[in-house]
Amino acid sequence: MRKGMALGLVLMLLLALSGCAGKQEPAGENASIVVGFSQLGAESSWRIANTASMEQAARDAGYGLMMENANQKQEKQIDAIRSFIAYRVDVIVFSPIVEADWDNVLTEAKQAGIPVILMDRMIETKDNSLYTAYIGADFYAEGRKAGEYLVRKADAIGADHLRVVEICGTKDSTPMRDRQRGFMDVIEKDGRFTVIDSVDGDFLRSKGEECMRELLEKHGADGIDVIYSHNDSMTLGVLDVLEKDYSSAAKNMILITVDGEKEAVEALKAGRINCVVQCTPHLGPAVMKLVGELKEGKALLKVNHPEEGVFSDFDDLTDPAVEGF
Ligand code: GYE
Repeated sequence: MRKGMALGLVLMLLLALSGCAGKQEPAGENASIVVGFSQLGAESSWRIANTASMEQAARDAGYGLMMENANQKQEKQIDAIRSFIAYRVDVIVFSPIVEADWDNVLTEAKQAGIPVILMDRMIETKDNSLYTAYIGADFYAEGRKAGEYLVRKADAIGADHLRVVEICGTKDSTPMRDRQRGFMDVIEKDGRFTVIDSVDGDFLRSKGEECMRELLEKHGADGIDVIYSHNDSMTLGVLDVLEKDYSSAAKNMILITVDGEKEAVEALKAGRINCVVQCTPHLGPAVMKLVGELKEGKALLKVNHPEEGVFSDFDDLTDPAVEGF
């Protein structure tokens, strides 16, 4: 305990001296372990819940947590990781905004002997020894679930042709790439579906709104049958536009979204969304468990996926298990 407090004080001093804008969680029982956490931003409710989960879990485990938020900028994440290396944290956890170009900074972490856990998103690298473990959703499976729902829906309504628009998350990020790939792998060979447009909404509600306006201008409300959106924030932006100016056309559109935040699940229950593919932001406890195992010298599973499901208008939506985060 005393050692932990002393370490906490040293870290706070270092932070103050460096003018570092990061957040320092108070030192607890296990504060001899300090985790440096680079969060990628605050772009969605998912992200905000994920940050809260990490903070709470570190507190519960009694670990010191140094957190930096990168405001959706890869350079800021690289700077944060470098500062964690300079402080000699015990473990670095980070959620990479995009997949490419991490090898240099992760090689520096490796040379400093600091293990790295990837949380939420994956990286593209030829050298898998640059990270110790990955914990996050199976985004490809999520994309497939979205596609499978659409196939089932088309069967149920006896549709012979559906025009699909896709609103994508942050370009070149793992969830964007894999939610797209999984979805396409399911629907591509089915002649009933044509993806008429695919646009970048950067996982933001404001961008979802903007994208929807542009799609409506381009295709008309009668020219779109299905909207597949890579996250709830963008979907809620889409609903803002549709329900304001196109409410009767919107009733015939099929809306499929990913995440499962409260507002989206409520919209599903109200019949405003058709399908919500779940993606849990509550990764904190599992991350801290990995940190603990690492410090005990245990070997970690390289890839760890949480269990996730789907809610849709095929389900009994009065079931209390149908709940958002
Ligand atoms: O779906 C989205 C967030 O990486 C799983 O990022 C995460 C995604 C999530 O902005 O809402």
